[in-house]
Amino acid sequence: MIIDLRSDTVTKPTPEMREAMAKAEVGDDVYGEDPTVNRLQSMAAEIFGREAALFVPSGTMGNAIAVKIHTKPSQEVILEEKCHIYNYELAGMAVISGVIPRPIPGKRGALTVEDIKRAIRPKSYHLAQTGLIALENTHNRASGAIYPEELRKEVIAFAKERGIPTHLDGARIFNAAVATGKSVAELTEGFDTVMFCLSKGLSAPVGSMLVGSRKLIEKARIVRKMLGGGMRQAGVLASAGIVALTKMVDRLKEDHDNAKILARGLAELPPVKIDPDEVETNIVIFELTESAPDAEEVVGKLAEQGVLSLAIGPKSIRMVTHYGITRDDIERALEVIKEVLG
Ligand code: TLP
Repeated sequence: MIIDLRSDTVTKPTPEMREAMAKAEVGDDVYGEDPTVNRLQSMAAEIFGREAALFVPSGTMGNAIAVKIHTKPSQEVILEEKCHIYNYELAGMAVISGVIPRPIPGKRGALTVEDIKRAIRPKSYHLAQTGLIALENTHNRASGAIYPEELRKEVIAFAKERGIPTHLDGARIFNAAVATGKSVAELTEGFDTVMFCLSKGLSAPVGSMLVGSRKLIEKARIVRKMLGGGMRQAGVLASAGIVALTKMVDRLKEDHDNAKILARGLAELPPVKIDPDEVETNIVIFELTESAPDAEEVVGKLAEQGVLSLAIGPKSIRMVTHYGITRDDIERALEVIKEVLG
């Protein structure tokens, strides 16, 4: 049996999703005529307390569209240096929007107003001007860290005062909501746009959403078409998204509990460096000590025994809990890790 801890993107649709997909009412969504897509979009807008929402094929496309609708060519985007948009989206902002990233080191993935203030260039004929501030919650490379609410409020207030648009890569915002007991509307309040994924912890097979004002989402719809993301009878996919939003949110707690157990077990192993208190949601990242083998080698040996993980640095490994992982899987994975690390 394979225990796949590489990502929560590996989740498969639930039986209820399969049933909903088979029965989904569909139409041509490029004409805005797919009733199931329209229902999912209204639902997402309502949950996030926004005017409108757009169903997009992936989180990467949702972020790319957001950058495009907020910026003008030759501007720059302030973001945290380990964020997904900067590291894992193939320089999409440069290609699609003609803007450059302005990566700033953060603390556990979070930027303060001071960090951002320092990065804003003075008005000048020579200097790229800030077109957007883009944050990430939860933060993937910061072990699923939740963006501190106080900082979010301060950053949003500052951005509004300066007239700079804000976007949230909220791929895993529902994990933050479940972990904090706050609603996604509250945690994302003030961002001009928010992208969130249906296809990660929420287990839908495909799709993400971009939410915002009606005006911004109308613009986003045009950019989505330009990028080739205008889908036709997409209700088949959106129906799984509706199940994701209505049935799969509360169970994320199970993933967080499993991640905590995994982190605590790892912390007991001498070749591992990890602070289990820093694991707030479903992502566990740990470092191997200098004398331990490299991450690639460890990941290879774990895979031979059916435990899949990701090497994300020379000594760094990521494991993610999700719908396909049980408490027993975690116990088994810990046994295998113990064996491999001697
Ligand atoms: N993240 C994937 C990989 O691309 C690294 C993963 O396995 O975690 N924002 C964040 C914070 C993400 O973690 C991801 C996917 C995305 C955006 C992009 O979503 P997709 O894969 O739907 O394009």
